[in-house]
Amino acid sequence: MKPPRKITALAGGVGASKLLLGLYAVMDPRDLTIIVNTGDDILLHGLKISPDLDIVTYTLAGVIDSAKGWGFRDETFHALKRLAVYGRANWFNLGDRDLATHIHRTALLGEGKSLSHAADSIRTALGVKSLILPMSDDPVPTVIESNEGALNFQEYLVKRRAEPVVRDIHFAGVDSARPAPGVLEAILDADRVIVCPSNPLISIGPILAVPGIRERLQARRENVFAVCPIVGGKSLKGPSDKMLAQLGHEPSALGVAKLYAPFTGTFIIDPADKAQTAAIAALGMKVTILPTVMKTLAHKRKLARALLALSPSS
Ligand code: FO1
Repeated sequence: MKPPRKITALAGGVGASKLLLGLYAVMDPRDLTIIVNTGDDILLHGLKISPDLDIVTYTLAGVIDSAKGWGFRDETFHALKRLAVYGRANWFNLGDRDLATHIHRTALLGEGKSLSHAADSIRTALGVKSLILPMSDDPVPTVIESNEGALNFQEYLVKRRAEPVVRDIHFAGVDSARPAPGVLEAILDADRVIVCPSNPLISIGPILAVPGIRERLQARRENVFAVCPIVGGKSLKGPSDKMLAQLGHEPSALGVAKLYAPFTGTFIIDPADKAQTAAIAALGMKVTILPTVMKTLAHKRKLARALLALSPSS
């Protein structure tokens, strides 16, 4: 098999960034295109915040606070404290350095530029060589319908610490949203599409919901490789397991496999979930077992290398 050169990854934030860092290290980063969820975006203090775009960009730029998985390393929060003095909400921790990113993005949008343009401006300024594309330039905020009513995704996750019971999830405005420039081409032109280990419902789900994206993946199904974000029934990161269960899905590798089977040729599970291999294969996907828990850079590189070395499903 000729090794795949052009890779397109679908990504949320913290979970995805671990694998992306591995890919970035083991391949020519200029051959990597990353399509990022923007359902997590929020307007705060008049600023457009795009957490997943920033998490991916900061990670690949080597400036991320790797303990938290978001924001800048060695960050300070003086501006946030001043905002609180003025009675402004401070439940979302916007650091001083991070604020510059949001001011720059918001200024560009105010000048009539697109979110893609802003994302590209930020990633080139930070020296990231891979293309980072928002899934759409149109706002598609994730709304969590919960026992406490409708919540913006960040309100649910950060302000309410994922405590409300999730009854439904929708992506406001998605039916009329268009994929950002280059997104569909990146899926069609890639030698391999990798679905990163992100929350299937609120990180990969919004990307799939943008009209045209799911269909393009289905058309390339044998070249789509998805890394399962659930290991041993637990999320690698965040509340995926809890959300899956609350919405009636099995919180397991098999539960995620059922969601991904229509557009995925190869499903990658951790050795901890080996017992589910036959049930997942019965969904019509090739199943590959690889260690997916990435604690060190060596683990990230190892998984990335292994993913690039796999043969397509048929
Ligand atoms: N996550 C938190 O748990 N608490 C925060 O205060 C917080 C602030 C924040 C600021 C900028 C940013 O880009 C991300 C931030 N995150 C924070 C992470 C974010 O809420 C989520 O992890 C992602 O949206 C999910 O990928």
